[in-house]
Amino acid sequence: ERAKWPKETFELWERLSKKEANDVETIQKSIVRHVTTTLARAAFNLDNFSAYQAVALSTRDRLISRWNETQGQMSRADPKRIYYLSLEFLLGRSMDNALLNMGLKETYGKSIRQLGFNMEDVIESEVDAALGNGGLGRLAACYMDSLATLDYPAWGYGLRYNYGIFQQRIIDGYQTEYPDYWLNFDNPWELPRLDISITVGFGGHVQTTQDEYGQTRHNWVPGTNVQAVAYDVPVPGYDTENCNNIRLWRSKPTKVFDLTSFNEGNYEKSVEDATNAEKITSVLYPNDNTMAGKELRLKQQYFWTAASLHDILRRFKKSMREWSDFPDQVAIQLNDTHPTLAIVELQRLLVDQEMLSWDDAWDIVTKTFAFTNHTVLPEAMEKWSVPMFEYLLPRHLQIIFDINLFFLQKVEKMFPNDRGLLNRMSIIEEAQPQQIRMAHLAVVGSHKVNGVAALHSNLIKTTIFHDFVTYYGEDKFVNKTNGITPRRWLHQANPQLSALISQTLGGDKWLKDLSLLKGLNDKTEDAVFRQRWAEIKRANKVRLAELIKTRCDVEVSPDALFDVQVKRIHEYKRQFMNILYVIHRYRTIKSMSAAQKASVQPRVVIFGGKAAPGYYIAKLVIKLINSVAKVVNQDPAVGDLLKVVFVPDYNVSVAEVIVPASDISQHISTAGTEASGTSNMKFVLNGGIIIGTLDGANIEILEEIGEENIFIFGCMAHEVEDLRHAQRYRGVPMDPALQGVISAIERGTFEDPKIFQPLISTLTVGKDFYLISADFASYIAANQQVDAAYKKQADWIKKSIRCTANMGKFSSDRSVKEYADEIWNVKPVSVVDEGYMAK
Ligand code: NTF
Repeated sequence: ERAKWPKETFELWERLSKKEANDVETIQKSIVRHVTTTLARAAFNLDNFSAYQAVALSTRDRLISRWNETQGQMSRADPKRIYYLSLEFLLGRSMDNALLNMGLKETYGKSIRQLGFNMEDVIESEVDAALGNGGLGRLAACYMDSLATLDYPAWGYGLRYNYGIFQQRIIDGYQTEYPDYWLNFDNPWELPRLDISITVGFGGHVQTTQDEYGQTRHNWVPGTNVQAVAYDVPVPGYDTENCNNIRLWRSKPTKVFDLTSFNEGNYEKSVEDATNAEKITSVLYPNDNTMAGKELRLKQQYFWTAASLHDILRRFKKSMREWSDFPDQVAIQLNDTHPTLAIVELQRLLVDQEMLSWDDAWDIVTKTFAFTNHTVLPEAMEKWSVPMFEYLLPRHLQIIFDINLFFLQKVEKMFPNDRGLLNRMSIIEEAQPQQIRMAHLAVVGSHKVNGVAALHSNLIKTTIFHDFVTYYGEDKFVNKTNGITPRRWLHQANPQLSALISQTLGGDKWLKDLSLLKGLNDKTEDAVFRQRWAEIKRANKVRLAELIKTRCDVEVSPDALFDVQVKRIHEYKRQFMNILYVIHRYRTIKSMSAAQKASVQPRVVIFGGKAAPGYYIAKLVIKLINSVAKVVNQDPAVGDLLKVVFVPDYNVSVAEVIVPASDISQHISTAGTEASGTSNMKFVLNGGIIIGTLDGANIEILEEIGEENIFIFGCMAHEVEDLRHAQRYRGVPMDPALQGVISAIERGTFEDPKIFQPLISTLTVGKDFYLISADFASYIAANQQVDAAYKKQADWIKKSIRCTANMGKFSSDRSVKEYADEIWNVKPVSVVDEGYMAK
């Protein structure tokens, strides 16, 4: 139809669809227009939140222009694309990030100042998009930022949960959970695509027929259908026109009315079905590093992978290529085992619907997928019970059994007569009932498997995937050390330090090439520079002290050493060991004379993090921290020498205040348990120093910044097994200092000791699985070294500068480049004002 338009109509469209300019007046006009028309409010008497909404809508207009341009150009260029499948995208706030990445923050700041508002207050009005639990979800968000910044043709696929990770409040020292209904006010950072709606089936049965060539064909007839509706979240790159997309699916009932129920007059039943459909994307499961095993979670996983694959296939089919070209056009990265069903779904679509042979289909599947493992903890390994699975996905179960059969036949051929090996490697665990091991399925269906830090990638080769390395060979198993985006975690979170760095290095190129930070190494001997560096840290500590005052009602001195441990609460992360040391420190101070006290380094110990709602021991750790805080903070014998705070509801935007303000941060997991950690990178990038174990990415951070600039303690990963054995069978006694701490708790120094008995029991000799006692003495020693080092302020600042200067490796830009070159084989495509250009 449009081809018939007269020339003038085309020209009119072209003229009118020119982008809005980015000068102060145009921006102010757009803000006021959104206030008066979109929000339908008077142009005066606005509160900060309404101002935020209007500024967000104006920013959104600019985002959408870029998004449209990028997506149009990508359709025309049709390069190989990377699809990042993640059940979690922990994006946090969007406005500040969007303005900075588009280079519009200053102009917007000026625009709204003249309109009577302050940028900081407006930014603070935004609620976090908290669609993730912790490290895994935030990693996905950092990777999306880097992919956009480096001009990779990348899309994320996830779920649009109505409820993000719960809000945490502390009541009587205990964690209580409140629903995070983040969509209460309209979400300006998404574009609802109600036209993009995909049918996803569940249940039903499989029809088996013979085709005209005598081949058996399978046709899955689902019992119920739901709709997946697309919501697109634009992801602008930094200093590029490129704007990528995260497509989040929302579940809706199918429009087709349930006729059976209707005819039976069962109106309630049909409404109930509709409600059940909407439930699928209702809530994010709040478990980090543990598996809940709920049926609804499996439904989420299939709903999401089926909708995403359908979308990917539809896009591929537009190009009229052969199926064998699929892996040259499409790379799919599986963020943990959560999206592993995508492997099965693609095999099903190719065999049952596109009529490819099993082998041709499987060849395409395994060339398309790659899998990232994020943990070795046994309780986190995803397994699904076969009966439940069969009821929800009968055809997929058949395919999994076939994949397993063909796989085990090949293993058997290479290693004949080894039943033990077949049992260990099988995708099906022979338990009662049988279980599907999703990690095995992910390995078998992928061409590359990666861990997230060097130690972790080696560990998975010798433990959970050892047999698979023997079978496939070493090359399939690679390392991709995690990274973080310097745009959010330095430029945005620490604007003063970012400005000082740009001023020192003569520009902001370092934000796209973080190795340039090395230039700061020359500045350690410059006293004026060190002074500036120290002032900025102090200003950040003042800001955090204000947050602590508002949220915890505790006054802390910014001159004390700020000691931070913020992350999910988990036994393996050992917040328990940290608070036990705090008690030790408290007892030591209490036993001192006034003269001795004068030489104590004052400390503020800051905790934050959520415990999974069903994780009883982790929740008791929170209670203990708060009980200790209550006693210590009120003890006049201690005063400012020691303060303890638990910052409630730790999330991305709280992290943006805490990270730049730490002197010391704690990354103290039992060696071999933390796959990587990513907050360790954020703290060090901001000139914070680590006290930590030789675990995860701490090891590589040490290698980059040098052992003089990090406080390492505790046993090494290869010693863990022997230590556990020694403690279990040779009755190694508890560390004496730890014994003293436990006795103090048991005497009732911090509330009724009965409360903490289950926690103390985890330390019983022979049962201390996370080796708190074994590491306690070296932990105390490392803390003493921290105190001594902090007293030499000039040297401390030098360490701090060297930390920042040598963190270039940990940019997520480096990580995604490695994925692109070594796993995905995708190239950047730059977006230009018109047309496209392959780099
Ligand atoms: C987490 N894993 C690990 O526990 C962290 O060490 C790591 O930094 C992040 O992944 C990102 O790689 C998980 O959340 C999961 F799901 F695997 F348990």
